[in-house]
Amino acid sequence: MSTVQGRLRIAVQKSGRLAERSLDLVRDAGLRVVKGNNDLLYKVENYPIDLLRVRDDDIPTFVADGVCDLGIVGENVLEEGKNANPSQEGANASVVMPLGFGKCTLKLACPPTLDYAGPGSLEGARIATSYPKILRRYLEERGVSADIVVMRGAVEVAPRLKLAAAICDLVSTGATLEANGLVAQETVFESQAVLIRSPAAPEPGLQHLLDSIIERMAGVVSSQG
Ligand code: PRT
Ligand code: ZN
Repeated sequence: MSTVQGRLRIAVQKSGRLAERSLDLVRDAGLRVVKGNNDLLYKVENYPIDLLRVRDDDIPTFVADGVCDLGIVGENVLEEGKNANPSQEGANASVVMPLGFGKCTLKLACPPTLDYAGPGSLEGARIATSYPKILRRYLEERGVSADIVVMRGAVEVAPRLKLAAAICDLVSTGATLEANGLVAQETVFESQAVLIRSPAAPEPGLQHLLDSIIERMAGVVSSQG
């Protein structure tokens, strides 16, 4: 008889827009989550599973490297981080399923004073974004060459500060764009939270549990339609 020694690990955002819904999904899938001794790790008391609570940006790498077996992260973060480490080429985390929450769109936006008639209007312009890889690919596919300025936050203030002529940022309600006098243009990328899994095998004896957790999460997601 094989004895289970290791534990599965699920990476979730510690705090932020996906944190609460990620925990809800885990709980709805039947996992009883209890706080551990430290803030980084929550334990599941009815299965050998831990939740690793981290910055969302770290989740794809943890899952790709097999530090975590599963993760819940925005597709935008997954896409932007693909093959961040060239030595890991081919070892990306893979998407198991979309989760139906955290929906947003990465959009180009500019002040109304910019005579915008499509991505071609941005030829030679400066565009501020936190998603340079996704934006560069989008522009390249359309034969547009622009100067991409990377900002980690407050992207929406860039045009006002004359740091950039346009921005490419996540939008959900559109209130931030409006408050900053920006007009939404093309959608560059559609995103929502996704469940991702590691290319690495789980610790011995845990494959069945991993499969059943995925199955239950799928059940929860489909019941939420
Ligand atoms: O601390 P950590 O690094 O973990 O969190 P974070 O600050 O990087 O991310 P967080 O918590 O803000 O967002 C986590 C994920 O939620 C994102 O990666 C997206 O997948 C998803 N998401 C959904 C959003 C939004 N909606 C969203 N509206 N992420 C960010 N925004 C921001 C946007 O950047 C802009 O500043 O909200 C503003 C626009 O919102 P509206 O409603 O005014 O249009
Ligand atoms: Zn982040």
